[in-house]
Amino acid sequence: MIIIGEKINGTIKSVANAIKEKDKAIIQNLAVKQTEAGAHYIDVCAGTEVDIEIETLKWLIECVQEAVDTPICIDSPNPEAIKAVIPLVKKPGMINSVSEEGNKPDQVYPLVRDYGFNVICLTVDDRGIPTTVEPRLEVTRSLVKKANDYGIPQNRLYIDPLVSAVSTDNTSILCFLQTMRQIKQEFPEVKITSGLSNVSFGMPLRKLVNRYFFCLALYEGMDSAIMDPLDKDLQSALLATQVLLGQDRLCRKFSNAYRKGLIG
Ligand code: THG
Repeated sequence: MIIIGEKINGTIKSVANAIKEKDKAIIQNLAVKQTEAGAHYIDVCAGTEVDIEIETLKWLIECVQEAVDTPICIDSPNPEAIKAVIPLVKKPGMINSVSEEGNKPDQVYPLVRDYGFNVICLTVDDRGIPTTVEPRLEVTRSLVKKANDYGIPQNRLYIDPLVSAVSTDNTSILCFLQTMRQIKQEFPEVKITSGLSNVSFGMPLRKLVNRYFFCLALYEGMDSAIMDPLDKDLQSALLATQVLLGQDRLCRKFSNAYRKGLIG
């Protein structure tokens, strides 16, 4: 499971404050803690203010790189911002994201190729976010083909089918799981990732719902998640599910995590 730590995000109030106050220590602490908890990438997202997005991302990336060696996941809907900050990133990380909106593939894929990054591909186009299987597959096929045209191998693509809220669409997860199954059948090399929290919008006990979604997605072979690695209940669910799925021989990872107090 490739964990993308989501906690350095300007839409979170405490992080927005740290950005405003230029409080390096708060950002660096989040980078260290997420790394210690097993994050493979540290997502950095400036939040909403477009005019200062580039300068905010630059500052966040510098903060993180001073504190940890963990690869960075540049989280921005704006290809210009990604292009401006990617030269600062010291080792190949992840671009979050490309989609079929406008000419994004032609803006983002050259960066993926030239800098040797991985990339999250959202199954969105100018028609909006699909909620059924077929349009998600269409966008996936197109994004995989264009990546190939740029010489980017399939194993560097992380498809994010964008889960919808199950409170407004009760087939949300069934469609997500079916989409994942079909993508893996057609493109065995591409990886699947997802945020875990969209599924529970509009519900109480959101974290509980997110955890059970995670277990179902793990059973279906989801490769990666954009998640809070410091959430002990979520980590417990992950490690227990990996044991149950035969992915943790002799329960070694589970036992070690328990001894270190990471789960429980
Ligand atoms: N797919 C991709 N990228 C993504 C998402 C996705 N990036 C952003 C987001 N979704 C994942 N990141 C976060 C970051 C923080 C929180 C959730 C997702 C979070 N939210 C709390 C909540 O919703 O209750 C609290 C927010 C707050 O404290 O203000 O912590 O799906 N590719």
